[in-house]
Amino acid sequence: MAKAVRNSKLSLTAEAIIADYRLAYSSRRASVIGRAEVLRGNATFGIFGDGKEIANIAMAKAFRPGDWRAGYYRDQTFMWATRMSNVREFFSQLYGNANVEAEPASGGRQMGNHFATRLLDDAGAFLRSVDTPNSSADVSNVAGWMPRLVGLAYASKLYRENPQLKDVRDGFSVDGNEVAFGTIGDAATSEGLFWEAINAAGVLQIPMVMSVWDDGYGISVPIAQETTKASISDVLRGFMPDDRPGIDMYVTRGWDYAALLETYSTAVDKARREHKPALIHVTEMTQPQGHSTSGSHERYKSKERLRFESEFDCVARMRDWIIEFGVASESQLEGWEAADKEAVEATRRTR
Ligand SMILES: Cc1ncc(C[n+]2csc(CCOP(=O)(O)OP(=O)(O)O)c2C)c(N)n1
Ligand SMILES: [Mg+2]
Repeated sequence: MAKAVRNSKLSLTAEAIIADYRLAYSSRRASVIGRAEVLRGNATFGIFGDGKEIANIAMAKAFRPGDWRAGYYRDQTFMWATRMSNVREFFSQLYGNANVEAEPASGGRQMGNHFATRLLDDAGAFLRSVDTPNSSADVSNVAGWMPRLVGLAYASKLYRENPQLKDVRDGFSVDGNEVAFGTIGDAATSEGLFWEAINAAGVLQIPMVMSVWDDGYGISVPIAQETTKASISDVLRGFMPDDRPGIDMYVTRGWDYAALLETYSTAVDKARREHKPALIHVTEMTQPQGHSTSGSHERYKSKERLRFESEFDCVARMRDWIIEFGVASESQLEGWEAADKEAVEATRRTR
């Protein structure tokens, strides 16, 4: 087992670490193939989860049945890790497959990597959301999901604290233990809805865990032109608790698997137990293929930035870490990668 993981309060088997790596690798392959498919003219548009894979996996490890997500198109790997989506649905959505069995999030109506799970069964009755992972339906206007995220977290607080809800909460809540997970990009934190939601979470003291995926850009706009001090966690410091309740703040890097696991475990446990909101600012993320298929980031990022992005690619960093800590060998990794590459491509061909 890897040293860094054994030394922390988390303990993970080599098998679990390898499963995480293979998921990250498969998700990356899907992103690479997805972009190629659009550029070949086989799909109209693509926006992918590349560069966010490892943090997505760490977030998924802290996600429990009954929990909710409200987030955006960079959560591909999280959705696969929690089994709310998968590589088949990824390609169905890319190709605009209108069959709701093939593309249950929206039956081909939404943009790629816009997710949703069902709250109702076919007869229109509520499903038991306490038994399943859950995602509200993504919206394309950035930060548009923030008020809903507050509502989902506030529901847990009401279910825990309001005695009149005890009789009606079966299937929806177990004592308000459900955490609402939000994700947002660094640039979208400039939207008014983000600030309103953060303030509401601090006032209401609700179990909301907000992740900011900070890749330093909003399409071609660098963070220094979006965010004061170019750091959302720096400027949010006034929200941190002192002798008054506030919002717990964590900063962790998007390529550091062990640190990400520890941060998510700590932050989410506390939010769930104590109903305290938290913000996790995940820095040093990258966009290996740029923002979306509608552009080339080589046209606006400096050579230094592009070099940084390839050096700090989270999947490559996790691979190095696996070898360094003796979790698996280079040749074992190559074997799994070859198999996973083929499996992703084979799945694509069925869509
Ligand atoms: C309200 C709104 N304005 C503009 C857009 C167009 N748009 C789509 S993604 C994006 C940039 C988002 O950047 P960021 O929040 O950093 O997320 P990233 O894609 O970098 O992960 C913009 C401006 C939009 N979808 N919604
Ligand atoms: Mg960004």
